Parts: sequence; C-alpha cells; structure tokens
Amino acid sequence: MKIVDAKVVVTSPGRNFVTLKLTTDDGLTGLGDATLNGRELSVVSYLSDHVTPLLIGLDPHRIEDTWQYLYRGAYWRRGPVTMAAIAAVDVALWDIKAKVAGLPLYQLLGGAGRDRLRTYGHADGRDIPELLDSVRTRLAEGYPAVRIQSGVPGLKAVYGVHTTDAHGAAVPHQQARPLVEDWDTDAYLRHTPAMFEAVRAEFGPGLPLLHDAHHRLTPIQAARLGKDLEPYRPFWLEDCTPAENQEALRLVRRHTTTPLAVGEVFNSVFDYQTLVTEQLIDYVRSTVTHFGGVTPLRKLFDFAAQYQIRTAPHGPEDISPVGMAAALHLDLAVHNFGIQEYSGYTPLTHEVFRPSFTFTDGHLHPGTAPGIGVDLDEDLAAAHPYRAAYLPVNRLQDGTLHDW
Ligand code: CS2
Ligand code: MG
Repeated sequence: MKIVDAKVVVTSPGRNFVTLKLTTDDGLTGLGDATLNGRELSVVSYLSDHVTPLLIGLDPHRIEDTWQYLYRGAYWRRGPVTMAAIAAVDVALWDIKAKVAGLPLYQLLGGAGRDRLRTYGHADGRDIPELLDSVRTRLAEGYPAVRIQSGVPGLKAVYGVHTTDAHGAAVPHQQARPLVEDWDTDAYLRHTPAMFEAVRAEFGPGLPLLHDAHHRLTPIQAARLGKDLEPYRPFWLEDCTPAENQEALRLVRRHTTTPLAVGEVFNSVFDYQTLVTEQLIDYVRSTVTHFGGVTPLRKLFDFAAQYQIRTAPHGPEDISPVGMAAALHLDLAVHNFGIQEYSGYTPLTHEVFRPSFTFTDGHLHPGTAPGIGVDLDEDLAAAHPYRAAYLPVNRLQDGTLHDW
C-alpha cells in the first residue's frame, strides 16, 4: 500500500482547525489534527511545504519509521509547530491502519482498559454566585468533575472567565488582535481559597474540583496556594508555574500535598524528564495533537505509569474532534488513565467533522467505527474559511506583560 495524496484542510466552524487528510492507493483515507491555536498557519506551511511532498509513495503501515523519519530526519527537533505537524501524520497513519484492520484504534493499542472515560467540564463566573450557577449547569449536563475559575475582585478580565460587552453579549476570547486581560497575583492568591470554600460549602466534599493557575505563579506563590487549598481537597492545581522550568516544581512539591497537573504546552517526553522521574507531578496533561501523535504519547503515558502518574489529556475546544478522537482511543487503552478534559463542540463543528465518539452521563467513549471514527465534510469545511484569531495576552496593573 502507498500514500498517493496528502492534503491540508483549514476550516473555521467557530474556531480554526487544521486537518491533514492522507489517501492511499487503495482509496483509504486517514485524518490527523494539526491545530496550534493562534499559530495555525505556521503548521499549515510546515506540512504543505516540508512534509506532505515527502509522504507520497511511502507505505502507510510503517508508522514508527515515518515518525522517526519526520522527527530525526528533519535534524531540527521538537517545538510546537514541528510536533503538531508530525502528530497529524502519525494520527492519519493510525487511522488508516485501524481501518485496514476493520477495528477502532483502541483495539490496536491493546484494547479497552475500561468501559468509559471520566471527564471534567469548565465552570466559571465573574463572581462567586455566577460560578456556583455555572457549576450547577455542568452538573446538570452530567459532568462528574468540574474545573472552577472565577473573576478576581478588582480585575476586569481573568483567564478562564467569560466576559460580556455593555449590552450583555458574550465577548469571544479569541480576536483578530489579542484581547488584553489584567492580573494581580496577590489579589488572586487571596481570592482563590475563598472561591474553593464557597464551592465546597455549596456542593459538598465529594465533587472533584480542579483549578488552572495558567503558568502565572512563582514557585513560592504556587507553594502557598497549594497549602491554602489543601483543606478543600482539590482534585488538582494545574500549571501553577511557567512550564519551561521543571525544577520549579521541586519547591512546590516540598510544601504541599495538593495534586499537581502539568504539560498542556509540552511537546516532548524530554519536557517531562525531571517531573516524572522525581515524581513532582500527579497528572501529565499532554494530548495527541501537540505531542507528535499517538506514537510518542503512548510512550510518555507508559513512562509516567511507572511512577504512578496518571494521564489527563488537554481537551478544550481548540483540539479538533480529530485530535480529541485520537486521544480518546489512547485514554481507553492505557492503564494509568486519569481524566479527560472535555468542553464539547458547537453543532456546526460536529457537522464539519462528524465524530463517532459519544458523551453520555459525563463520560466519553471513542465509539467502535473502524479507525479513529471521524469523517470530514470537506465542502462544509471549505464554506467556513480561516479567520485570524489570537488568544488574549495578560498584563499586570502597571502594564508589564505577564504569563497568559
Ligand atoms: C487551558 C486551555 O484547557 C485548559 O486547561 O489551559 O484553555 C488553554 O488556555 C487553551 O488551550 C489555549 O489554546
Ligand atoms: Mg490548562
């Protein structure tokens, strides 16, 4: 079997997604997700200019060899653009292999290790009462676990919290020029334990509560927050310090038993080396799309398993349904699955991608269709072209640019 066509599809049914479609001489197709939120076109160029011409004529069954060819063969290794591009190829090849076998991908990864996948959803509010309402909505939707983020008194716009304009209409957080949010770490550190206290008081001790600090704290600030949250038993504190410095987590870990989750911006096992071998974290947050595909993510998950670290793939809407489907197959197979982030997709996104995965009673399942189980409607995709859309930036009150 040979690859005879490789096409990159960019579509924006609400937000931008980049998809690679490979076709074999037998007429089989495979899809892979290459979406890098806010930097989408760099991956389109990497794929179209430097990768797809090399794929024509290759045997699609040689997944590991193709991965090494694209990773080692380029000489320049790692980085989000490279690894998103390689991920798309890797997933498209797994999709084809599983279709040839007539099996859902998880069967090729060892088969189901569980019946269904626990998820968490996002709750947010500009103040505590609005957050409590949002938690209620997520629970009514069936989510068994909830990430809580709230506005901080004195700040106008904070990560993870929706904003509205003067007429009450929702302001999309992705814009043609980045929105500017504001930040004050002391105010956040005072407010966040109070937010947890209010949610625990309302929903009791049993509900798993997660929180994302989005890389904004120094190690000693993160240690303080971890300690202050201990009475409320968070499921995890995510990305408490900037992700580049693995050693920072040593200090945090020494001071708190609050579980730590890290890794949505990582793209290589080497980003995790110290974190995993020194057991500085409890959850690895990488997903297929930004980590070079199913092939390397499986290796990371197995590595993490030796240290009793569990998996929790990144899963906001900016992972396309193709990337989400691939992650769900891996989630179902690996022994150390922890939880899957899932914020759902718009109805139009479901029409463009037509995924066969299901979300029932707060749990996902990748479905049993051969391959990864996603069909792309290319005509509908073409009707919704790319639009420039950037993530916000974040400034301290004196104007200094801070982590977003
Ligand atoms: C986040 C994301 O889901 C998460 O945990 O940190 O919302 C993140 O901000 C976006 O994926 C950025 O593209
Ligand atoms: Mg996050």
